[in-house]
Amino acid sequence: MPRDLILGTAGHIDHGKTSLIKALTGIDCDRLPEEKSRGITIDLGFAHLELGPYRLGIVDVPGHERFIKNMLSGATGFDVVLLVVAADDSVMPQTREHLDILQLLGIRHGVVAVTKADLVDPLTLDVVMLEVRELLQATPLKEAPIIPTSTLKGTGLPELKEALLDQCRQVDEPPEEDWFRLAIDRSFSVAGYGTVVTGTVASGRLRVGEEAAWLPGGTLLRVRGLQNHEQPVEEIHRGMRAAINLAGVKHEDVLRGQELATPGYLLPSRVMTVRLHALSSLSRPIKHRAPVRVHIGTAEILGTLSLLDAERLEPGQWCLAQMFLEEPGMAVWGQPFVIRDPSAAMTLGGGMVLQPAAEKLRRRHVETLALIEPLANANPEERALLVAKLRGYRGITKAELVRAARLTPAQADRLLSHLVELGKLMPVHSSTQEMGAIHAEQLASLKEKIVATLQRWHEQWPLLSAHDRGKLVTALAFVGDDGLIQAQLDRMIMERVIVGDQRRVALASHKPKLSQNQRKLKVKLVEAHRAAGFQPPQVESFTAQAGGNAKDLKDLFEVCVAENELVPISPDYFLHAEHETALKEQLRAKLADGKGMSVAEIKELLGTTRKYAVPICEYLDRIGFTRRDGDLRYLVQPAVKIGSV
Ligand SMILES: Nc1nc2c(ncn2[C@@H]2O[C@H](COP(=O)(O)OP(=O)(O)OP(=O)(O)O)[C@@H](O)[C@H]2O)c(=O)[nH]1
Ligand SMILES: [Mg+2]
Repeated sequence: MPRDLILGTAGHIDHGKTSLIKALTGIDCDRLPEEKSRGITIDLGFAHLELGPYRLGIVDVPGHERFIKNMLSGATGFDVVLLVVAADDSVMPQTREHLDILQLLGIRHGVVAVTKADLVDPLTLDVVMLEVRELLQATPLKEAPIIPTSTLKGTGLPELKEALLDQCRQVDEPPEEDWFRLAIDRSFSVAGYGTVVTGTVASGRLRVGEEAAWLPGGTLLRVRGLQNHEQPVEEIHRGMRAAINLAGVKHEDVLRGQELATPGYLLPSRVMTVRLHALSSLSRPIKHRAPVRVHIGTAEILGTLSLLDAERLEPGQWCLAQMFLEEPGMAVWGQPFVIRDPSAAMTLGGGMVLQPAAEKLRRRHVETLALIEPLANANPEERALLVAKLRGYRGITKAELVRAARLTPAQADRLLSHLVELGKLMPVHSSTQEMGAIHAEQLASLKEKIVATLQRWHEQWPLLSAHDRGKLVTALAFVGDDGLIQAQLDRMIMERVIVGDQRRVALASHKPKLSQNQRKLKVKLVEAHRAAGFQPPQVESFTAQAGGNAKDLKDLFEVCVAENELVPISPDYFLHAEHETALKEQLRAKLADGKGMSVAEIKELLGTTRKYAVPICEYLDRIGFTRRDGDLRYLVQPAVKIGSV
């Protein structure tokens, strides 16, 4: 199987990029009439070349300083670069600027062609080659072969091909299976076909008939047909130039900068956290709040910088920053970007994305910055843990790991289960998000907060044996996810750290502290209610008996409720639990015929007075035991639950 790679050109205007590609491939990349008439390249041009086991998709860029933005949208996909310097002109401004951009985009493999060798004498050629070598010092291309060529005389081409082949061999193999991603660089309409978009496949593969998400909107579009260098193909994959015939969209609506991708992974965002590097050639530092043009993928988006740990970024230095974009942009962890000055139109710097879909961060917030900075050099496992940590109580999902830690979906699955096994991540099934995981330390801190809250409540109400579970969830609302708190409470009940059920919870270690007198009073309360049947005493009536403990009366009743001895019917009345059970049994039997009973009849049945019968009936309605219709009460048939426990 031949391997597909992208070869791109770079270099100053008129230095012979397009001529050299034509000499190598026979293809003229200048296709626009304006390019022909002016003799310069304006937009990206495309060609292809078979080189040993490699199929090179070639992207020819313009050298003119006004078209740097076009150069940037092409350079984003280069595997190998062919940097062109004319022998009669040597190193010029866009030689430097293109080289800066290549460096910022992380392009490490390339060859330099010193073109138009026929125009200079051997001594001049040597000087130019030395100047080029010096220029490459301190760049990733410092060891790139430098080869003199002449398209006029046809010299240097075999050597150039050999050197390119050697560079191709050094390009890293892409991961086996990855999600599909392509940044769109052109969109047009073809008679008989409709909308066609082109771009370089950045990862994964796409087949005819499949659907891809069109971002930033997210609409799913069906792939009608695919081409690679004008040839129809069934599938496109990483490293290929592709033309994609899309169904259901007008070509005017599709713009350079938008992307096609497997749905679910990219999350368009107006805020990205980045490691930002300022070019050392700048004459001024980059200031906090500087407006910039952000080039990412094939997109160019206006935005503002927020320097997180500095007031100004000196030339040649780096810092952590956030980019606030006017339009949502798409990125993954590690993706390179370039920033340019919106007015002077010069390249300022660039760097790598650390958080592709970020929230606004507080500047100089040491704790957060300490988690973000190591993201730049972290391995996949460290990235996954840092991302989880930064997500806090919201936890992470597989899709987030793919995007924010730049893993393949298969790697993300493997890493999730591995880290869960190690106990570094805890799986959570929350009501509000897809199944994911939360950093173990974060869960430990939630556990601590639950324990601390219950502890405080137990101290405040020492007589109460348990507290309302809903109230506890509300008290921890800052966590932002009730489902997570509920899941954690269930887990803690299983671990026996707390005791309780769906209604009430308490620390397992908590024992209500009743004094001897309180305990005696409690026995009296319960006994009085047992004796009173359906005519229970009023809460107030115990005030005198309680004496010094009167102020605890309400809490003592709560203890009786919590211990299932009394059941609250109304604020003033409690029934002994045995009577409450008997009450339901009697009514269930009587109401079974479906006829319904009035309050008067229920009063007769229970042998009580209206004073008690009314609150008892209201209580039964409230707990869903009976249903009121006019003057009558009917039994509520419990709904049959299938398959539930
Ligand atoms: N003598 C000589 N002329 C050359 C050679 N290569 C290119 N040229 C000429 O240089 C001019 C510019 O060549 P292009 O290939 O269009 O340059 P380019 O780098 O693509 O220019 P832009 O795309 O506009 O940046 C043309 O007139 C070419 O004929 C060469 O090896 N020898
Ligand atoms: Mg050209």
